[in-house]
Amino acid sequence: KMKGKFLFGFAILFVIGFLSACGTGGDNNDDSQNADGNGQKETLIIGTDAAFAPFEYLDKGEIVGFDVDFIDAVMTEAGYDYEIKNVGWDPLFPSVENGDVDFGLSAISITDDRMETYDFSVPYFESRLLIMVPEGSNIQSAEDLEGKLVGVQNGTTGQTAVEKILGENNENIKKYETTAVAIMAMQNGDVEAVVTDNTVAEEYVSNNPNEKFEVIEDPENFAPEYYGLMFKKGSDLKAELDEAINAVLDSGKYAEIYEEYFGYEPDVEALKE
Ligand code: LYS
Repeated sequence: KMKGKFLFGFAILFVIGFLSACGTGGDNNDDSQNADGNGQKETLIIGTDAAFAPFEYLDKGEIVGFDVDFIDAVMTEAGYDYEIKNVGWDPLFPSVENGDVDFGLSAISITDDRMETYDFSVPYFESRLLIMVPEGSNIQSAEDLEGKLVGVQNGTTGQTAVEKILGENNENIKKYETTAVAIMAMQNGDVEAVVTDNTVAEEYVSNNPNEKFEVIEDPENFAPEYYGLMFKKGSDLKAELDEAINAVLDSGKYAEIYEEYFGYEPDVEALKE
């Protein structure tokens, strides 16, 4: 009787082993590079601020957007499973630093200042700040922000740019936890302008024509910025994901996602300069 049980147990183990071997059998590309002995891929935790459409935002409770589709392609390329956590913008920075998340993905501009504390991937998106105002506003350039109430998302390049024009401790600079809330403040008349990333402002204005906002470009004051994945300094993931990003840029997959969101082809070469 004992022997029967033993054999039965042995047979079960054998079947399990066989099934799990089959599970990875079809996976003959190098996706298995980040798999453990059972063919189980490692899961990376990605932090974001999902209030920045079209890059990352909530749709029926789900985090969606350009960044999400882009990172899905990158993770597939690198052979990782992943989970995106909506940690919020300000908390994202310490979360990356203390390892609560493996990296940040949040339309994060690569800046000298941030590079003192973090490592960034190769750039994956070009952006520029612009000024969002109610239609007919007398604000027509960055200099015109002088003396106006200006909304920014706290801790963004928008804040830094406005501080450069208005002075660092200017009380007229109103800082909000998300860009979405800054835009709401302009709807309520609490601020007269919002400075944020062009793609976000343009998308908002064209999706909400009845709010009667317009965008003011000022390339003299706002230089191009590049988004990157943000890692803890010294993270091994950087080299690995740079390689995956470059593959996604080169394979045409990036252009496909980009066109889906923006309706025209990206300048992939410009990202590589
Ligand atoms: N790209 C800007 C920055 O890095 C804005 C990002 C805001 C994301 N919620 O500061």
